[in-house]
Amino acid sequence: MLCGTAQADSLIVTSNRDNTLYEDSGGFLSNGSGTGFFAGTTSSMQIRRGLVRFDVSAIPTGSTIAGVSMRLRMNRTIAGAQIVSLRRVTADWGEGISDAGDPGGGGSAAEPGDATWIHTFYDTQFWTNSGGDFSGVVSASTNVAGTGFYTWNGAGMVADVQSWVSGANTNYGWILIGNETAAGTTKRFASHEAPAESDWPLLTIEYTPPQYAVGDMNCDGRVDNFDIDPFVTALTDPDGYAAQYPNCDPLNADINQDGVVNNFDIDPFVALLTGG
Ligand SMILES: [Ca+2]
Ligand SMILES: [Ca+2]
Ligand SMILES: [Ca+2]
Repeated sequence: MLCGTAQADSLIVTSNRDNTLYEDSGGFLSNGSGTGFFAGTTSSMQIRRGLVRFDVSAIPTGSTIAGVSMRLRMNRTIAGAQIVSLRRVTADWGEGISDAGDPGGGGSAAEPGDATWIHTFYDTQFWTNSGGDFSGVVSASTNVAGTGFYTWNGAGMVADVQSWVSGANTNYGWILIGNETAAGTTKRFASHEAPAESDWPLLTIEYTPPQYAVGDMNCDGRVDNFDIDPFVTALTDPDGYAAQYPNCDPLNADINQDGVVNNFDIDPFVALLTGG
């Protein structure tokens, strides 16, 4: 028995981390706190890859993700239109105090905790693969031409965010990969250190929170005798209930829907079980 309404909700957040991987076998370059991050190649065919991460922890576990859209401000390029693709990053990475200034395409000396071409966190932790560890599947692509705002969206990004919210994958954000087959293709995007907050990376997520399943204390989609023990636990030992059923909502024991779980929910629970 499902009660309550499944209402769509949205989360709009700016990035909480962004950086650039500058191709450099020594891993000496980064730009953790610079005002831009880069994707593409330099005129001498040195690769740059952008990293960006958003905190999506405000979305309740069990939510269904319906739509995801990322907006970036591209503010410097010498290249014509180039495809820039997103892939889900599969290892954690950092953002130190390095700042390559303006324009920043050459990077600056990596600082402790910075991601580099070989480091996840300079200078003690490393990617498995130089140039970053990421999914083999492209999540989304966009054709980036002149300066302005660009968006990435679609089913691949929905699947990424769904996996972060459900806990199937840990959220290490996305890597931006530009055209790496020709020289001079780099695009620079405003980071969350850019002077104008309106230029910062912005993620919009549409989602439906988990439905309020009154009485379904073990979260198996049914209300039956198997819910009796967890109901008693939720009533008498909320911490124990949270530990035993981390993905269930203890408020499912609020049978009379007055906002609290207490002894006044016992009779309605019995009635629910017995078909009342
Ligand atoms: Ca940054
Ligand atoms: Ca149940
Ligand atoms: Ca109640």
